[in-house]
Amino acid sequence: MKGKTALISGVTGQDGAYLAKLLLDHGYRVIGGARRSAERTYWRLEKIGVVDKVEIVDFDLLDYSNMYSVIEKYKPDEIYNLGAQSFVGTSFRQPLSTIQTNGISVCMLLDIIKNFFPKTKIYQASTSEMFGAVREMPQSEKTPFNPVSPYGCAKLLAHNMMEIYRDSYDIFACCGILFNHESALRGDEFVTKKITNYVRDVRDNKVSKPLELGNLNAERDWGFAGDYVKAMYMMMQVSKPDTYVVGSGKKYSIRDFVEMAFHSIGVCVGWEGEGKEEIGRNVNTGEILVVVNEKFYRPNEVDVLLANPKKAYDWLKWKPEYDIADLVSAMVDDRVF
Ligand code: NAP
Ligand code: F7E
Repeated sequence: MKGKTALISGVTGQDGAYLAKLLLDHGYRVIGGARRSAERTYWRLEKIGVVDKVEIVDFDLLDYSNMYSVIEKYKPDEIYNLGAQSFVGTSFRQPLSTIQTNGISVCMLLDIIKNFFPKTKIYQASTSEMFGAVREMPQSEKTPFNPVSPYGCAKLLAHNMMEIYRDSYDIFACCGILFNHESALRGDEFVTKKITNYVRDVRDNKVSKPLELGNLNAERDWGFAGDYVKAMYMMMQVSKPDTYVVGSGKKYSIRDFVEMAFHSIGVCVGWEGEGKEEIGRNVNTGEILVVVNEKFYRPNEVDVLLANPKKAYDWLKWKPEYDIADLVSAMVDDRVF
């Protein structure tokens, strides 16, 4: 029997690498969509060991004709739309391109599927950032959305269009509302990677100045990317397309995450001061390890996110395998698992 073909947009990103590996392990032919750049890098696909197995093609979410040609050529059974401008902070500085890349692109993809390839299944990388200034704790599929960033707003446009096309045209359109998920393959600007890179340098005696962070009070529900791509795959295998919240159901502040990361190398952090004056010291040596820099604050902040993943647990039988301690230690060690 012929194996399935999947097209992954954003295959050069964190989730693209984990999902490519998962699908290859399931016997798929994996077409990896990547946009053109002067120096395209496959370091994540290399690090996870699949760079020679994924068929990389030019696939730019801003270009309808390019997307149409790739889908027409490979006729994928499943499309996983992971490509995005994924950094919330940047979305405040580049709102229009974020809306194009994260929102309008999905309208184009849905139009291609509806008109030309109606049997192709599509997964959309929706996000907890759409809950924004949260209207309910914890957040489930029924929680009203209230985005507070251009990123969240663009993703909500895509999310709404997915549900509209699912309901109106019978398209197999799945949305995973994923909460923050991390790994050693995370981009360096995200807070978990920034913290764990720094802690590794402290362990290896490579730092000369404190780590600068923004809002230490924000709380997030963090999980491991390898677990979360399994949920994407599972949603696409059940008989009915739907929307699922995917998260751990536990939340920690940025300050907690700093403490956990230092704890993994045997350093205890104590805090002094408040808000933008707060600092974190090594309680044994008195050395200043963390300072707050206003530069890393956002014009508007999502204060807290906490998943209610009951639907994914009950209907997909999905559960995360790894907890935050596994995640923190792997990231500090720069270990891919
Ligand atoms: P990531 O590491 O930033 O990867 C994003 C990918 O999108 C990269 O491969 C990037 O390519 C690609 N991309 C950007 N603009 C593009 C364009 N115009 N055309 C084609 N590709 C483009 O993000 P991630 O953490 O893997 O996240 C995957 C998806 O899940 C994203 O849609 C993100 O918004 C969403 N999401 C992530 C989380 C999370 O916590 N990680 C949570 C919820 C939802 P380059 O390599 O060329 O930049
Ligand atoms: O920030 C605070 C920051 O950039 C987390 C993306 O994958 O998850 C991610 O978006 C929190 C925020 O992730 C720094 O203000 C403090 O409250 O790691 P982050 P994010 O904004 O939650 C969602 C679900 C996605 O969909 C996105 O694609 O940490 N924070 N100090 C900081 N954040 C950063 N980046 N850098 C700091 O220095």
